[in-house]
This record gives sequence, C-alpha cells and structure tokens, in this order.
Amino acid sequence: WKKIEGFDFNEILFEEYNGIAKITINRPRYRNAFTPRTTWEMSQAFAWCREASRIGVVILTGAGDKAFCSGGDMNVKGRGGYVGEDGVPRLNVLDVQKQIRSLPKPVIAMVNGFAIGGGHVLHLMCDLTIASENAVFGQTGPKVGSFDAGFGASYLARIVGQKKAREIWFMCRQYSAEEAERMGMVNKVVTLDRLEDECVEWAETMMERSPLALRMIKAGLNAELDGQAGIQELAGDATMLYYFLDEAQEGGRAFLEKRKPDFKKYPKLP
Ligand code: 2NE
Repeated sequence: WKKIEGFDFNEILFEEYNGIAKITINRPRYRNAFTPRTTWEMSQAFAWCREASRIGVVILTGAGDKAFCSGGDMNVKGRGGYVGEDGVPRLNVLDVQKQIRSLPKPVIAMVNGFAIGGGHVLHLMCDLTIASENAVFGQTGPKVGSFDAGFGASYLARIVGQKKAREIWFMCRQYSAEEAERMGMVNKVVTLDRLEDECVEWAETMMERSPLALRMIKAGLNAELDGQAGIQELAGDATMLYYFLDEAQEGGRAFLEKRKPDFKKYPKLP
C-alpha cells in the first residue's frame, strides 16, 4: 500500500494499491472510536475517492486486530453531539454514512474486530462486509445514551428483517461473525490473517467488471430504499449517460449556434 499524499490526517490512514483505496480508522487505543476529527478526515478521504478516476473500489477498516470501529468516542460525547477541538458538538458521522451510500463505486467494510455502535452502522453502510473470525457486531446506543434511528435502524431492518433489527437495538447484545453472516449482514468470514487478501481479491474481481454497470446497480439498489434522494442519484446517472449521446449534444449545439434543434433524426425506441 502506498500513502495517498496531500492530506494532513491524524486519525486515519489513507492508502492506495492498484486502483483500490484503503481508509483505516487509526485510533486503536480507543478501539478505533471516532471523534469529529476522525469523521471529518474520513469525509475528505471519501470525497477524494469519488473524484479520483483511478480508484475503482474503497476498503474501510480499523487499525490493529481488535476493532473495526467502536462508534463515537465517549470521551468527547457532550451535549448536542461529539465535541471537537473547536468546542462545537457534531454528529458528522452521518455525513460519512451518506457519502458511502452515494459513492458511485463499491465500498467494502473489512471488519477486523469489534464493529459496535456507530461503527456497526458504518459497516452496514458499506456495499459489502468481509469479516475476520474474531469480529463482533452489535449496537450499544440504548445502553450508553444514544441511538441511530436513520440508516442504522431502517437499513439494518432491510438487511436482517424487522424482528432481528429490533432485537439488535433493544437488547444491545454482541453477535459473532458467524451469526452476523447468518443474518445476512456479512458476505464472508475468513481468518484474520486472510482478511486483507480476501478483500483485495474481491476488489480486484469487481474492478474486472464494468464500472458503469456497478455504478448503476448500486444506484438502483439505493433508489428502491432512499426515496427522492435515491431517485436523484439514479436520475443523475441517467443524465450523465444521456450527455454522452448525440441527441443531447444536438440540443446544446443548437443553443450555441442560435438555431432550432433538430431532434427528428434520433430514434424513438420501443
Ligand atoms: C468496543 C468494546 C466492546 C471493546 O471491549 P474490550 O473489552 O475489548 O475493550 P475495552 O477495555 O472496553 O476498551 C479498550 C479501551 O478503549 C476504550 C475503552 O474505554 C478502553 O479504554 P481504557 O479503559 O483502556 O482507558 N474505548 C472503547 N470504545 C470506546 C469508545 N466508543 N469511546 C471511547 N473509548 C472507547 C467496548 O470498548 C465498548 O463497548 N465500547 C463502547 C462502544 C460504544 O458504546 N460506542 C458508542 C455507541 S453510540 C454511537 O457510536 C453513535 C450512535 O449511536 C449514533 C450516532 C453516532 C454514534
């Protein structure tokens, strides 16, 4: 892996390898709990991944062998949100959730330990989850004075079903990687020493597929669940494709040439 230059990141690592970007939450001392700075850095990294045409797949993980992410850092949880260095309370992990959701490239959660609380929601948001055998999944919100009734509830329920989603939130239990796989939250469980190779292999396979096809499938799967925001994404992709056609070019050209556009020649397919 090679460091991606140009960023002043303290709480994440940001690397690339053969078209794969890897974002690693780097706070192992706190089981990779996130502060507002961590999530702000993650946002910068995901924004870069969106723009970088050489990147085909993103892997999200946590440093060390104990945790993917243990959610919000309880040391900085104050009134109104998680309080950053500027003294302002924020819940900016929600921005990261939306970025993962709308990134037009596959995102793999490489879960190498605890995926708990807001960290559990982050793995859910990723398109695929590959977990090591020592991974542990669960929500803690109602035990520690928090909850995520957004994607953390509704998208969880779409994945595991309403009964299980209610159990996960109401009981705040921890689930093994094998249980999470059985519930449909995890695509594959491997040994910890296989985890990264497995994720890279999945990423490489997806990069052999048509990037536009993957993009449209992701947008379509999102659109079914995301209401107008989901339709906006899918429609944006349709507009992008339309702009590749002569038919769309003709409209723009006619405007600039101050003439009536001639759309008659374009086919009206069944
Ligand atoms: C993650 C878990 C289950 C790990 O347990 P274990 O026994 O392996 O480790 P331990 O000893 O609990 O943790 C090691 C050190 O990391 C700190 C601990 O306080 C401990 O520090 P020291 O005692 O060594 O000083 N640590 C772990 N998680 C932390 C955290 N989230 N914030 C700050 N320090 C943390 C176990 O540690 C655990 O249950 N952690 C808490 C998980 C949690 O409740 N997270 C917040 C949920 S709410 C949330 O994330 C959220 C939301 O609900 C909605 C929106 C946004 C965020």
